[in-house]
Parts: sequence; C-alpha cells; structure tokens
Amino acid sequence: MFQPDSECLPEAQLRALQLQRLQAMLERQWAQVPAYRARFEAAGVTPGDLRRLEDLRHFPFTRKSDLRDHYPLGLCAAPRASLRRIHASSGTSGKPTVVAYDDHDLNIFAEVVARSLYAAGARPGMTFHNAYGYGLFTGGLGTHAGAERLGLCTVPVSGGATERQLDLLLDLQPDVIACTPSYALVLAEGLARRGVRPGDLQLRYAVLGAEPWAEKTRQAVQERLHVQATNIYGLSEIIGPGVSNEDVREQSGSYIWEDHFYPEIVHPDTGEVLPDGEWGVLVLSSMTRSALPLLRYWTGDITRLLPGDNTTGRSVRRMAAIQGRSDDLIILRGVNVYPTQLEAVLLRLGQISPHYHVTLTRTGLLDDLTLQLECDVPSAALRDEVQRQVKAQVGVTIRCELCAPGTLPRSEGGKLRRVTDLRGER
Ligand code: DLL
Repeated sequence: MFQPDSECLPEAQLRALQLQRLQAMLERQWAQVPAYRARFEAAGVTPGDLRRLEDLRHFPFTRKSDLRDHYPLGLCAAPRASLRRIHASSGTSGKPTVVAYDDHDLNIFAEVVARSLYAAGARPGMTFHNAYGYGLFTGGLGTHAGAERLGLCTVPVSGGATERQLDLLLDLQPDVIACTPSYALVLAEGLARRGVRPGDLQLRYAVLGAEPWAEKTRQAVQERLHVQATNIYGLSEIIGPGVSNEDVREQSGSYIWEDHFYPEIVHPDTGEVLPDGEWGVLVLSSMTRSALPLLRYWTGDITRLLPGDNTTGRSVRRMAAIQGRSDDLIILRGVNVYPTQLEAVLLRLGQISPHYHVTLTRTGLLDDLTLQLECDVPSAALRDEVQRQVKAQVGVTIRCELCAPGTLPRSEGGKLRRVTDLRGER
C-alpha cells in the first residue's frame, strides 16, 4: 500500500494514466477557473488540444506571480465551502502565496507523504519526531498527516526550542526524524554539547528537505546523528512536502510520485522542454488536485530527471538534488554560483563546520562575495586554502572570513537564509 502499483507501472501504462489525468485537469480548469480559461484562450488552446503528452508544451506555464495576481484564492477550482485547509508559502517579497485543499486533496497529501516516508525507511509502528514547522508552512501539518497515514507514532515538536527538542529525542527515542538539513546539524551539535554520542540514540532515519543541501551535508548528518538520511522535496503550490523522496536503499535521486505530479524540465530562459537527463527548471502539473490544480507550475528549482530504478521496482522517474533556484542563482562577475556549490567545497575541506553565510556587496561596478564560516582554529593558511579551493572548484574569486564556532546564524527549525544580498539595484 505504501509502495503502490502506480509507482511500478510499465512506462506505457503510466504515460496513458498521466495523459488521462492531465486531460481531466484541463477540463476542470477550463470549466471552473475563469483565469485559466482566459489564459488558454489567449494562448489559442482548448483542453481538446492535449491529444498526446507532447502537446502539453503548447499550454501556458503557471507562475508564482499568477497566484499573487489572483490572491488569495482566484485560481481555486472548488467552491469555498468545500475547502478544508489553507496554507501559505513564506513569500520572500510582497504577499504570501495562499494555497487551498479540499478533502480529496488532503487525502492525496497524506498518501504522497506516507509513500515518501516509507521510501525513507519509516515503517508502521515507528516513532516519528516531526521538527518541520507547524502552521501556515506545509512542512509540519503535511508531514504529520502522512506519518499518521503510514501508522507512525508522531511527535509534533515543530521547529525551534532546540533544548526541548533534544530532551524529547533523548526521552522518547524516536526512530525517524524529519527537519531541514541545516536544523539536523543544529540538533547534532546540541546532542554533542550534552555529551551524547552518535549511536546512543535509537534514531535510524532522517527525512530532510525544504531547502537545498549538498551531498556532503548528508554525510555530516548521517555521521553525527547516526541515521540514514533521504531527501524529501515539495512545494506548497503543488501540495507541500511529498512531491518526491529518495529511497533509503539508494540515496540517489528522489522518486517523483508521477501518478499525481507530472514533471517537465524546461530551459530557464526560453521555457523550451528539455529531454530527460538535462539540467533546467522543474515544471510540475498537479494532475489530481481538486481545489487547486496547477498547470505547468514553474517551480524555479534547478534539477534534472533521471530514470526510475529496477532495484526498488519503481518505474516513476527520479529527480536529482536541487542545485539551487533559478532565482537564488548568484551571478558573480558573470559566473553562475549556487550556495550549495560553496557548501560542497567547504565540506570537502573536512575541518570546517558546515555553518556558513554568504554576503554579496558591490564596490563600484564590481560584485564581491564574502564567505563567512565557522572553524575551531582560524588561521590565515586555512582562509587562503578556502579561497583557493572555491576559485579552483567553482571558478570565482571570493573573500573568506573565519569565525568562532557558534557565531553564525543557525536555523531556528525553518528555512535558513544563507545569502544576504547588499548589492542593491543595478
Ligand atoms: O518547503 C515544502 C516542504 C516541506 C518540502 C518540508 C520538504 C520538506 P515551500 O515553503 O512552498 O514548501 O517551499 C518550496 O523550497 O520550490 C524549493 O526551492 C525548496 N525546497 C523544498 N524541498 C527541497 C529540497 C516546502 N529537498 C521550495 N531540496 C521549493 C531543495 C527544496 N530545495
């Protein structure tokens, strides 16, 4: 039930199911969402024009700005009285994006999270420490419902209050923890401070997501919390957490629950659909959502699609770890840099803790990147080595500042902002 047949269908059957579900979604949008009907008419398409999956590329994208333009619930396809829950995304500027769910959607949400947690190693009867924030953020409540669906005993800790989290980890001895990767490191630090050794806890699995993280962070979390860590991906516009998850036996790319979410990878500038295997922006259609079905939603997340894998029996495709967002891409003197690339360099330089912060400034016409990071024994040699390695591996010249342990901002359980941009408008 938690690895249903729909994850393992022969490809032709899966594609036929997707086509049928996309056609039904287009019909609903046409009939029930005037804003979508207007968009289709402007693009010169009707639902009947989707005869093959390849035809999808002729239909318009939905962007975050569309949700803002129709704030709060203008893209909803269900009557207000049938809605059962509202979430909102953090929104870095202006109004938040509001998303709505009816009973049918909440049921799908619980199912895809249950499937994600199952892929992550969780099994009915285990105890689950849920440190994603509860509230308007989809992380807490979304993961909670899926954990209950799977049959886990859920501890709804939410984010923050680290000392209490540590008490609960020690007292309740959960098997599974879910939180952001940066917060997993904060918890590991707290446990080490209390003299708890990795392995003293019962913890076995960590389900980490909501922010980009590097492969080396996985190793750090695995060692320090003595767990196997998998990547959970999702976004509130599409559903919340549970669009995809890695299988704990492989830890190499997250299986997309393609029976509900249709993925495409497109070129970030032209929107042209790219073949599987190529890097680009992930675009998702939430085929089975009834209250808020979104067509070709432009996630802004940079990834690529990988084939399913025979060893787990799943035929649905996987997505590579998110490299960054097309909009948090740092362009430094013409070079594209994602914060995760810097993180990977730091983690490769073993003796440095994975806590870092990036500040962008401008002197005259030139942009500068200062990378602050924590280390136990600051030295000019280490600082120079970081600068050299970033130049060699990422291709940009940066300034490195070493700080004492515990001085840089920590995750409070939510998403950690790694970059402060002080460059202003050009
Ligand atoms: O972050 C949903 C979520 C909660 C996912 C808990 C995983 C775990 P939003 O607040 O709408 O929803 O933010 C969505 O966060 O477009 C990505 O840029 C980023 N993101 C989410 N998961 C990952 C991940 C939730 N595993 C935005 N790796 C997305 C990298 C991620 N980035």
